[in-house]
Parts: sequence; C-alpha cells; structure tokens
Amino acid sequence: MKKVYVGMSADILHNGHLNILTIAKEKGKVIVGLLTDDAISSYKNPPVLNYDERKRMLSNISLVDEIVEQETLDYVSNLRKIKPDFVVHGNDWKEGKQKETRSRVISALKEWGGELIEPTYTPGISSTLIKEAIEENSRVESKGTTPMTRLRHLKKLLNERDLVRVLEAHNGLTGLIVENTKVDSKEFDAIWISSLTDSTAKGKPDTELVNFDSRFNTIEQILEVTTKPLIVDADTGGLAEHFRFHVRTLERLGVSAVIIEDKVGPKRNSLFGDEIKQEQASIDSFCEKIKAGKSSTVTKDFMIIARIESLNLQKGVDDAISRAESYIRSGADAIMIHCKEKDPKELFDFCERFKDFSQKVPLVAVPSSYSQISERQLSKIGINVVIYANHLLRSAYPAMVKTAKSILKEGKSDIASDKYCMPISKILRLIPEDY
Ligand code: SPV
Ligand code: MG
Repeated sequence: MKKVYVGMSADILHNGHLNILTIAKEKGKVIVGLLTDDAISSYKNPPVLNYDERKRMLSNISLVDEIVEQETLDYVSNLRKIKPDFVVHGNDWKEGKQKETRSRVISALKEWGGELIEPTYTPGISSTLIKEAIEENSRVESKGTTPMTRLRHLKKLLNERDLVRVLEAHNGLTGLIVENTKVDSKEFDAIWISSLTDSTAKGKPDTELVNFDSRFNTIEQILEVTTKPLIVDADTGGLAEHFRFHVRTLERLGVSAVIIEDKVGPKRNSLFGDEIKQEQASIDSFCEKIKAGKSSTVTKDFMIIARIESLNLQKGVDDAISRAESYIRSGADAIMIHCKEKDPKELFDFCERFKDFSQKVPLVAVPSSYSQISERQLSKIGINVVIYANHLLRSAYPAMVKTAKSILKEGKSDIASDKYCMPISKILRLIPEDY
C-alpha cells in the first residue's frame, strides 16, 4: 500500500482538513505529521489545543491511519525517515510563510521519486477565519469589542458583502444611533467620522481648522460607546510627515480606515465645488502621502483610502481615472470617488471605466448631492461602500432650532415639550445605567 504524508496543525478541525484527508486516503495509507506545539509557535500563534488534545481528536478520524510527531515546520527529516509516495497539502502554501517549506518538500520528494499533490485550498474556511468568527460572536453577545477586532471587521465586511452601508456620527449619542438603529433586519455596518459634521458640531468651519487632536477627541467618544468599524475623514491628511503619525494613532485606537482627499490646504468642503477656490494636489505629492501612510501601518487590515476630487474640480473622468491608477499603484487600499453633482453622470462613467482596471480595490461613494440614487443602483455600477456623510446632524439642527424658536415665541416651553421633544421619562432611560 502506498504511503501518503500529510503535515498539519489540526488545531481547529474543519472541512478543509477533511477535504485534504479524503484526497490523501484515496491514494493510500494516511500518515499525519502532526506539528508539535513548538513547531506551530515557530511560524504563527501557539495552538489553542495542545499536542495531546489535537492528537486525540485526529486519531478518532477514520481517514487517518497513523500519527507521527513533526517537530519542526520543515518536513524534510520526517519525509526522509518515512519516504512517502505522496505528500498532500492545500495549494495555499505556494505563497506566504510556508513557501520555503514547500520548495524543500519538493526537493526531498525528488530523492525517492515521491509526488506532491496540492488540492485547491477550500475557500472561506480556515482556523483563522473560525477564530475571527468566534471573536465577532462575542462582540455581538457582549456588546463589547477590542481595538483589533473592530479594526479588522471592515475588511471582513468588504469581503463578505456586496455593499457596506455607513452613516455619519459626530459624538457618543449619534454613534449610538448608528450602532443600534435597525429596520427589519437592516442596519448600518460602519460609522463615518465626517470633517463637516465634526467641525459643525463644534461650531467651527470645515476648513481643517478642527485639527487632528480635536478629531481624536470625537473619535474617542464614539469608540467608547460603539462596536462597529470607524472610517475617519482626515481631510487632506496634512503634511505627509505628520500623516504617518496620525495613521499610527488611528490604528492603535482600532479605527479601520482613514480617507484622505487629494487637495492642498486650506481645504474647503468639496460640496462647494468651484464656487470657491480649491486646489487639487499633484499626483506625485499625493502618491507620496499615500506611501508615507502605508509605510507606517502596523497591521495588514488598516486601510488607507484615497479620495479623488477631479470630478468636483472640473478636471474630468480621464484625470480621475489616471489618479485612481496612480493611487492604487502607490498602495491605496480603496478609492473614494467624490461627486457633488445632482446628476452624477461622470461618476457613472468613472465606475464603468474602473471595471477594466487590472488592479482592483473597493470603491467608495458619498451620495450627498445625488441622494435620489439608491444603494442598489450604486452597488450595480460597482460601488462597494456607501457613506451617508452628514445626515444625522443635518436632521438634528432644524429640529433643535424649531424648539429654540418655540420657547422664545411662547415665553414658556410646554408647546416645545409636547410637540418637539421626547418625554423626560424617555430621555432618562435612553442611556442604560448598565451594560
Ligand atoms: C465630510 O463628510 O466631511 C466629507 C464628505 O468630506 S463631503 O462633505 O461630501 O465632502
Ligand atoms: Mg470632509
């Protein structure tokens, strides 16, 4: 009977393992080289279950005939002892940390004419994904999170969903509205920290006057009471030398993404368009800023999103497309294509041409002016993230002014209280006293 060697950690057993073992079993006697705890720790986090526990689980699987210790990530000493006819391993190890291990297996097998079989890696299942799902369940159950779990969650949503839906918040209370509002099974996936609403809520213009330290203050308030991912508007990102530091801080806090726009200061809100003078950054200088940000990230999950202002500054779709290409080449993890027109024809043209890009990243849109276009339509043209950028503050302000005017007009507050305000009994209980 032919001998088939399968090296594995088998820490959290799943479908992918069974697929590999089934293929191995079809070839002959299955010998599992079970990695020791030290061998696993040499290239990734230590296993959740120890060697004896993992061995006991595996030995009760009928697809496994024998288990031997594999004391290193490297297979070669076990392979030379056993001289198997086949080694079976998922094709995922062609890239990453096990690439070198793979080429040593191939060389060793050549010594006695053995063969490497590499079934296609089972998509959507791995111990890492299972661990992340467990973390996510505990987030939902405990209504709490950690910076790392929150940070990673945006990329996970982008992988799983056709469309990620984001709403603006500018303080703890509005953060809670984004966190908790549900209609049927629909809810918002993430929170947008808008420069416009953060500045306006602080009574300041949206001109980068509210600096990073002040923005961090708002971010902290929101992080404190929510668990959903945060996407932060960092205006132009400031100087490249400073942007690197801001990326570090945002990532440490557990923010998932930062968006910087390709303008030079003093920045004015995009929705003004060319009503006031605004200057776009040169492609080269903006690419340098993206690279500076990318070089200071710690995780692979934190996203730097490049925002293109060409359509607002009458530079046309060609300019937007060539900027998108350059920004992606410089490491941008996603592109936000801004458009302040009620009829976003150019945005549609951009999306059509973006479909032909060989190097693709997610596309972000902000339907503030073209609010008649639905999420479904945007998703159809290739938009992956829709940000409702200012709606909570825009709806709150007129309501508050109406109340203020009513009190002045009446010289008392009963009409305002009855008609425009929530009952005192409700506001007292709006924020629970316990988790
Ligand atoms: C913001 O919300 O601050 C934005 C989006 O940057 S926009 O106001 O449309 O420019
Ligand atoms: Mg802004």
